[in-house]
Amino acid sequence: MPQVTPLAILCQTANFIKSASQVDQCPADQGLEVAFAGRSNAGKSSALNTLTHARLARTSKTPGRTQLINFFGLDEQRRLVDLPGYGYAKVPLELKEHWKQHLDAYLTSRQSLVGVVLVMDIRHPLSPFDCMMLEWADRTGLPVHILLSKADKLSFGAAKGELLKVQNRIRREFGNRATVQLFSSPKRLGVEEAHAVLEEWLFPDAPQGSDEQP
Ligand SMILES: Nc1nc2c(ncn2[C@@H]2O[C@H](COP(=O)(O)OP(=O)(O)O)[C@@H](O)[C@H]2O)c(=O)[nH]1
Ligand SMILES: [Mg+2]
Repeated sequence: MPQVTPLAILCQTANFIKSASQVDQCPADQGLEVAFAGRSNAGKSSALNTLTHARLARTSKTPGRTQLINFFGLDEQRRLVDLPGYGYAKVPLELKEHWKQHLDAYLTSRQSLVGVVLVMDIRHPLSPFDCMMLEWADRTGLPVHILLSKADKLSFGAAKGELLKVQNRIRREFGNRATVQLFSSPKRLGVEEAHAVLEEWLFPDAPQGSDEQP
C-alpha cells in the first residue's frame, strides 16, 4: 500500500490560489514553493494534476496556452506553481519576450522557491530551453528534478535507455544538483518517486525515509 505521507494528505486539499501575468501579482513570497517548468506541451500541467491527484491545472492539446504563472496551495505555507510553457513557435515574439522577462524575474526574485521540477517530453529531452533552466539553477544553487514525461510513448526498454542517457549527461554537467526519473501521467508511472522529491523540498524538517529512524 502506498505510504500515507504529509504530502499525500495535503494533495487532497490542493486548491487554485491565483494566476499572475507578472511577478508583482504573485502571492506573498513566504513559505515554500516548487515550480514546474518546461517547454509547452511537455506535460507540465498533466504532471501537476497527476501528482496532486486533482484537476488543478488546465491541460491542453493546443500548445502555448498557459501564459500565466498559476499558483496552487497545498496549505498555508506550501505551494506548487505551473510556470508558463516556453518555446512554442506560433506564439508572437512580443508575448515570448513578456514571458521570458517575467519568468526570469520570478526565478531570480522568488525567495520561497525551493526547487524546480523540469518536465521534458522523453522523446525530445534537453532542449535549449531545458539546458538554460539547468544552467540557471546550477548558478543559483537551486535543485532541479527532471521528469522525463510521456514515458508511455516508448517501450520500457527504450524509456530506460533514454533515462540512462539523460542521467549520464546530467551527472557529468551538473553533478548531484539535478536528478532524473521516468514519468507518465496516464500510467501514473513515477508518482511515488516524484512525491519523495517534493516531500524533501516541501518538508525539509521531516525525517526522510522511515527506515532511517533510530
Ligand atoms: N501519452 C501521454 N500524454 C501526455 C502525458 N502528459 C501529457 N500528455 C498529453 O500532452 C499534451 C500536453 O500536456 P499538458 O500537460 O497540457 O502540457 P504542458 O503544456 O506542458 O502543460 C496533452 O494532450 C496531454 O494529454 C503523458 O505522460 N503521456
Ligand atoms: Mg500547461
